[in-house]
Amino acid sequence: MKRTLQDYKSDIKPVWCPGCGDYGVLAALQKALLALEIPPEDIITVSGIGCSGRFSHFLNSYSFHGTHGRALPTAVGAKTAKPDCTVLVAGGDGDGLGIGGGHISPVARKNVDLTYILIDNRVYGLTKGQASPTTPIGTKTKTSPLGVYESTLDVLPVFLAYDVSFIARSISTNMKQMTEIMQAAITHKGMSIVYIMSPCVTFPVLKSKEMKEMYQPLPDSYDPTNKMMAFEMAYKSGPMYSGIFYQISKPTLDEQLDSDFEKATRNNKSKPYSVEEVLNGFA
Ligand SMILES: Cc1ncc(C[n+]2csc(CCOP(=O)(O)OP(=O)(O)O)c2C)c(N)n1
Ligand code: SF4
Repeated sequence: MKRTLQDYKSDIKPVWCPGCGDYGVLAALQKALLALEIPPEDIITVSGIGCSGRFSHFLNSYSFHGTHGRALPTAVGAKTAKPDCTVLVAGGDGDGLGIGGGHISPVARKNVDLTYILIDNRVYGLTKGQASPTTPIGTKTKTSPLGVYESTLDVLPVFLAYDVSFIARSISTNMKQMTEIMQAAITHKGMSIVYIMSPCVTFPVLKSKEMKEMYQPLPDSYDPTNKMMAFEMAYKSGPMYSGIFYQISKPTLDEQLDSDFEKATRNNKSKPYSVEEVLNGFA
């Protein structure tokens, strides 16, 4: 059966403000899934709370719109229960770098095979424009009427320090780059983060025109397996780079679990594994 883009759209029409960057990100994700020919019934989307958290409503897949900042742990459960499914996670900078920021490290260390679309508009959009961990110093918002005084989170170096096995950055106005990166991220075995800068037009801390001028693709000669080079490029602010910063191969959680299961049952091949027997061992 030949699928079309329509197959990846749910019956619920997006309700984002006209001009919101999230429209472009959603379209790129739908195009990437179509190009990879992943059946919608084999996709699980988990999202956090925020305007970007509505991804799970608009994408045609099995979906779970969970609590604020808790999309990643829920997605780990989904992947462990259904290892053959493509697991997608979507959310914003407040959801994923503020309240939920502590969940990235354990998922990275386990190298859970999922793709996290982290959409950064540098503000809390849904709750009407409070400052987030990526709001630049000095910005006046509802929660910083005299200007933000906390230092801005350097996001990519944090992902690199956690050794997330695939790390990329793109911008919501570059459909071609986003789609290509998403395809690579979904195909990657292990945790992939596609970090996308995406303007909120209603609380415009990040503006579309400035964003387009700020980012340029990584040089063709760039080697994404060189971590120290990735740190250097991730810290650069003039110009700021987009593209795949880092990609390495290491065992995933499902591979480790399969291997542990094999070891635990190796000497007992003749006898089927019994959960009941294990539980009785604690009685
Ligand atoms: C535990 C909890 N704390 C706070 C909130 C309120 N809240 C909902 S969304 C949100 C921030 C959303 O910002 P972001 O993740 O950047 O997403 P955006 O709306 O900008 O896409 C907050 C603080 C909540 N729903 N639950
Ligand atoms: S408030 Fe901002 S992030 Fe939310 S839908 Fe509107 S433009 Fe998009």
